[in-house]
Amino acid sequence: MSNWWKERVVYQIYPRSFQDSNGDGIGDIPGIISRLDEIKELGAGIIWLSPVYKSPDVDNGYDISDYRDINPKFGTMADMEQLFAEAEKRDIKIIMDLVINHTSDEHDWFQKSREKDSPYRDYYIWQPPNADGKAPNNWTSFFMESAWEFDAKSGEYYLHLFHEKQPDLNYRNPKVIEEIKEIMHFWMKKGAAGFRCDVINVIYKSSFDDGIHRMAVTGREHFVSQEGMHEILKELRRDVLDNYDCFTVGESAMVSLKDARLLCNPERKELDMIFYFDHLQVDRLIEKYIPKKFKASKLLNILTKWQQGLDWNAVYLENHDQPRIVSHYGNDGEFWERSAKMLATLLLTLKGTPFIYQGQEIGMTNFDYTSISQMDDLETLGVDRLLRSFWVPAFLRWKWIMPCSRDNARTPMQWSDKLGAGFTTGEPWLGINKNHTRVNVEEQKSRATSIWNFYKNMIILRASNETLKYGDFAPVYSDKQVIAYTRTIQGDEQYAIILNFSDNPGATPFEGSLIGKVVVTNTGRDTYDGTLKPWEAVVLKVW
Ligand code: ISL
Ligand code: CA
Repeated sequence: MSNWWKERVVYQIYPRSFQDSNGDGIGDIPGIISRLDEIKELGAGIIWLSPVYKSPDVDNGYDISDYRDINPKFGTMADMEQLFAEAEKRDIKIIMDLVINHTSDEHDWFQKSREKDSPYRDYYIWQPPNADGKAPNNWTSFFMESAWEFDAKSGEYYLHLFHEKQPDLNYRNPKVIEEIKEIMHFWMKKGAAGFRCDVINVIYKSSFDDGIHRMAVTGREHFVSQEGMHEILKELRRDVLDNYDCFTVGESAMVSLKDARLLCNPERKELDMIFYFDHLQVDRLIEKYIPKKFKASKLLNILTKWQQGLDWNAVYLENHDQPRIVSHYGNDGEFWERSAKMLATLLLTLKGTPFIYQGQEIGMTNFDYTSISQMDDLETLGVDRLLRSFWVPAFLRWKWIMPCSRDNARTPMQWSDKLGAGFTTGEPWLGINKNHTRVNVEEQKSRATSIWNFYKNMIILRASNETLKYGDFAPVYSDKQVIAYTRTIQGDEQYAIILNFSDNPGATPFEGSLIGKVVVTNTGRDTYDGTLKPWEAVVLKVW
């Protein structure tokens, strides 16, 4: 089977913030259909659709109450079928978000599971209280609370690595695995081209012993990347995925390169690629909420580790859980446009399948909210609660949380400068950034030098360039603000990519692989002499 998923660029849609079609302020499936032509025009060939399933929406759809039904806020199954059909007409494939570590507590399985003698009891992870009547162990969730919730109905605790309304499924129960296989077949038959597998490397819990005490996610050594997970992924691959022409990308929290190599080794037949977080945490202490100084050389070290460590990467700089990259590693003020293009150059010249998150192609920035009361994200609210318990003062909590909150990426898509940003004619579910009057698709499509057109051109360049797609990656130079790397097909072609992550001019040695003919810049220069303007990106054809 072909490797179409290595050739194409993926566009991630976060449905509730993409396009509203009926004025209720919530993006929906008919809205997505109405924008397929724009996605095509940009040059993306695959859509990753964040969850559209039936859900109480405690974690914005990552809490599923029926895997075979559509959230009425987003439309109907008929709308979904139409989306598959309309996408196919345009040769766009769709991958679904497979959220199977947990379900919603409102899922029928969980409701039945609360009866002690139900055949569904073992679908979830139930444990009696410990000797003091407290939670079975000291594990804490990704949302910063105990990972156990007491259920009065059956007198036991259940495990939830995320919100208490997201109980973890029990992957030691073969019946659960069979159910998941059926769900996967269901969506593959509807027309899916594969899956993005949510937090896939924590599905198997190998013991329930206390974990080493940590600020967050205590207990992780008992459930991150355990052997049991590999076995399950092989089974899903063999019994479901191998029957279709499709691919999977697994989101992997706290994953090591060693485990990642096991997960994506084509011969082991588990996943095709994974999302890791390392490269987005260069300027973060302890996971992500405490800032530290950005160093370009550190970024290049991390990129090198993963680019050379895996045969094929999932390359991304944004998603619905991350701040906007132009606000994070770029400059969203004076050098907004130039730095957004520099980051586009990075994304589209690394080795792997590139993922663009909605709005990234126009350089959307972090939100402009002024207080925590405007926020929706569970993780943000959890971190705020945790910091408050350590008596961190309000101004400092806001200062730390603001640049990292997951809501930064979740503000509605900015299609136009109109009221509602062309996203909705009603009251949007989450505040629209006021800069939509300046930063929007309509304006950028009409201007040849815009960020949108830069993305479009870079996608065209990558599509027709074997070296940029498949060439080996090698680091060439870095300092605190500049990185340079090459992509090479031996005996054929070499490109050098030189990027400046600073408001200050930069420089590289002017020798070896750093001399060549300019093929891309974000400043309009036509020769390279070893000096860089602020936030400049240069792609050279070396030979
Ligand atoms: O957001 C994170 C890092 O900033 C993670 O801690 C994140 O919660 C983790 O990567 C898991 O994310 C996925 O599963 C969650 C859901 O809330 C996220 O939106 C989803 O991408 C639970 O399903
Ligand atoms: Ca709507």
